Amino acid sequence: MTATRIGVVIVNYGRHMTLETPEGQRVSCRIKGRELHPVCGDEVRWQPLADGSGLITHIEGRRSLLVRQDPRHGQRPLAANVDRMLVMVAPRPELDPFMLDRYLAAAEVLRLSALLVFNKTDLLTDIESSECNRRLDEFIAIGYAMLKVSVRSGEGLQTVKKALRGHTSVVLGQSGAGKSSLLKALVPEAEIRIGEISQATDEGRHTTSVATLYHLPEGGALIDSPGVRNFHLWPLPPAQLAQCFVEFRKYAPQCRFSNCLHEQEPGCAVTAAVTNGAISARRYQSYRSITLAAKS
Ligand SMILES: Nc1nc2c(ncn2[C@@H]2O[C@H](COP(=O)(O)OP(=O)(O)OP(=O)(O)O)[C@@H](O)[C@H]2O)c(=O)[nH]1
Ligand SMILES: [Mg+2]
Ligand SMILES: [Zn+2]
Repeated sequence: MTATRIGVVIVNYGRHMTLETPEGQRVSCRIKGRELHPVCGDEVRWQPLADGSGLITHIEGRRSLLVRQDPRHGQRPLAANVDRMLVMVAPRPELDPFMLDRYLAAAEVLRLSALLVFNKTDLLTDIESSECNRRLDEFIAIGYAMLKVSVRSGEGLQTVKKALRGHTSVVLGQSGAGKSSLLKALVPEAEIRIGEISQATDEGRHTTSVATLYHLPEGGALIDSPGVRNFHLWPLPPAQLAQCFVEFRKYAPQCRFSNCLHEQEPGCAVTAAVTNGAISARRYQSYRSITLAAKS
């Protein structure tokens, strides 16, 4: 009988994976049976096969699982065992704040620490007065931390490295924001594809198609991801979904009903805070659209 070994899935192509052993060896693997669904970041047990490949036989307990919601393919697990989420934004492509809300809600659901990374500061002459910065103010105001970086000029990269040390992180963000460029800057010897933004539409070209884990030279790991638009946030009890909007937490205990979902209930302190401007109406609208999608 062959001894079982351990490894971490670093890239997952459907039923075919690449894992890394604790010694840093890469092994191409298949999966035993139809029940196992390993994903990037999973700690697994595997058996070596005669042809040099491996067979994954077991997935260790997961500390977290990030699941994307794809309009065509439904729910697709993206990454396991991450504890930190980097949300990358940039002046180009144009920031979509509703997408940011969904990322941050997913981070809250999984209790990941979320960090905004404002990339491509080299494109801005006056960062403080940029449109992108104005939109981000709303997220800073509710307590999210933001790092300003330029992968191109190297500005802020040391701070990003410090934030990643000792964590297993995932970087999310619109296609073209510069996620893979960040990975390339942190792990220069890795083969990573970078894609130009389309001149015509100012959008990314979905260059990265699969999540891939990279070990960082200073310790920790970072998972590069495709430009995911949506996360699977349900079946989450509706009351818990409201908790994912961090700025609601302060007001929710003052609602007349303890099970208030902040929709049309009388005596709702959250909608009162929206009316008096203490909670962003745009964020509230985002919350309602997520709860509506959860009900459908
Ligand atoms: N000006 C400038 N351009 C950058 C910077 N970082 C990345 N880019 C450019 O942005 C474009 C997109 O970069 P990628 O790293 O492929 O973006 P991505 O987020 O991985 O995109 P997807 O894989 O499609 O999700 C490329 O043309 C990069 O050269 C930066 O700091 N400044
Ligand atoms: Mg990419
Ligand atoms: Zn309420």
